[in-house]
Amino acid sequence: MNYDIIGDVHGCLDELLELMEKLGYDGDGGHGRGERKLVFVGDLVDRGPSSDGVLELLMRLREQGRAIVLLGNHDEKLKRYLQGKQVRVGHMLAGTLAQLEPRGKAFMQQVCDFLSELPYRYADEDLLVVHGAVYPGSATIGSLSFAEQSKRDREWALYGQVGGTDTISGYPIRLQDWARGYSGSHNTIVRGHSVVAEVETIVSPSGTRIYNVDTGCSFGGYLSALRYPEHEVVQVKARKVYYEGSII
Ligand SMILES: [Mn+2]
Repeated sequence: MNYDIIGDVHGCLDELLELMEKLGYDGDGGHGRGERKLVFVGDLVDRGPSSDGVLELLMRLREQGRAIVLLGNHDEKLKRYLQGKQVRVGHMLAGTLAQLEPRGKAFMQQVCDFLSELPYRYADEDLLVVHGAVYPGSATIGSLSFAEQSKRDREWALYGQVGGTDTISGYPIRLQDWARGYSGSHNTIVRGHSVVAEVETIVSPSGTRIYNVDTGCSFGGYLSALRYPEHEVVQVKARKVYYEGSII
């Protein structure tokens, strides 16, 4: 299978539709040039102007088997809120809820069901996609119990590798050591989660190419896709700066 793997959308519906068109998809996620599939690294919601529109589109594409959608940390938080769990509603989540609530209760329930079904990783023979990072234990195995391994895989996939707190901003420091030391069998890993100015590639000692495709669309950057196995980047520029402030 050939893929087009799209970075953090964060409610930027106009840019997503433009990017899909540029990649050769119609509005239903169909592709004119044979077998290709859309993959989303997650973080569909928050910051941008149309989290509801992005969710509506991706619920439809996934239902039709036209897209693989992974859970990001922002989606996870919305999911937990909709499931009635204890969640601190900051201004980002509040903004997203203000977009979703006018759509009505049935829509909110549909979103809750959709998010509850999303996996946190996608793996093909050579390709691995997660939102944040790959826990090294998944590559090396060893002493952890299955339950403990799964928990760490999930946490790293959602939140990345976190290395303490930045004393100035108060936000967690995101590390890339996992990528530089990756020794698993996949030849390509694609992830988002940490905003970079340009699509970034790290090549691990074992030759795995690890891409970061989160080019900060909601901050006025780009929405980026990696075409696989071509390893080409396709981008559209954000129409405006939708959100200013910390990139977390
Ligand atoms: Mn994100």
